[in-house]
Amino acid sequence: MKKILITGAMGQLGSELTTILREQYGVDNVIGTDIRRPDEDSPLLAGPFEILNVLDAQNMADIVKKEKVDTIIHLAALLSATAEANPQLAWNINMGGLVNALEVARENNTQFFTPSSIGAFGPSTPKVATPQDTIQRPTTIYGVTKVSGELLCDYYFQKFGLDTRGVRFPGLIGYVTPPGGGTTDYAVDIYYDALKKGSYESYIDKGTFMDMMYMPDALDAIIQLMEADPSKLIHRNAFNISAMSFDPEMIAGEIRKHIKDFKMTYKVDPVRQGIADNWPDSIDYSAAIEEWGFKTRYNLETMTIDMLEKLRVKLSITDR
Ligand code: AKB
Repeated sequence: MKKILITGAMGQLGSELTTILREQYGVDNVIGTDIRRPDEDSPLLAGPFEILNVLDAQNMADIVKKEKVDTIIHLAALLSATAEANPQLAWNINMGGLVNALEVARENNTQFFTPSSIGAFGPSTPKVATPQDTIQRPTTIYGVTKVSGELLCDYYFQKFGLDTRGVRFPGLIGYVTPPGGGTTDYAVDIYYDALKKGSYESYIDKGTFMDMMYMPDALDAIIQLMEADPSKLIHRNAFNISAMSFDPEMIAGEIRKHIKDFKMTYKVDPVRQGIADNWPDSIDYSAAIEEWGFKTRYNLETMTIDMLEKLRVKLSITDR
């Protein structure tokens, strides 16, 4: 990775990835792109930034050529709950954007990363220790686009020799940019509400386990995988990865260690609960460990300490 283009740079993952890649690969070597321009005080504007609608293949190709990009990190996509509310739009953006990005990558022979998700699994997938290679029959449009995307990336690798790589991200938890439209977002919202209100009303029911990961580990994983020796990669699109699996009661309990009177109530959202019920409880990520040395630094306990510390500063909260 020498000259990197990121789509969806204003999103939860993209905003932090752009910053960390600029630190590691040089500010001028990481071009952030998104469908609109960030606020003038956004750190994204500390380096090159272009407005790019991923459905505009010509503009994408022009930027890649102009900037002599050698790596495309394609993040622009709708998340699971938003996608379920508008399946046609989700197909158009998630698949249309991916097809364009893969074609531009092929024409310019770049390295390519795009994330898949635990959403690529479905009700007939083994729920516990979900294997790397297993049944993938998701029942959400998000899952359909993720499985199709995995297959398409593998196809570009096999057919055209394009260096495509990907991971199946679990829920990502971070304090910089809030997520939007996902099923796992509750695990971010809970920290904000715990500090602001001392309570949280969860739309995911107790006893619902999902895989999760703290943002610094997710960023490391992308860099580790993209820098991995290709001859060691048996899989490509996409690797199971995870750092922890918990239900709402467990994260609430962890928060209560720091905010004693934190209260948790439930008002279950049938749509997001339905999505979560069809995802794994915990996935097996041994292939990622074996093939490219995947490792994490944070568990629920250490992530909670860091999240609360960072959010207290961000939200200027001193009384909780
Ligand atoms: C979502 O909840 O949609 C995402 C994901 C797990 O892919 N966070």
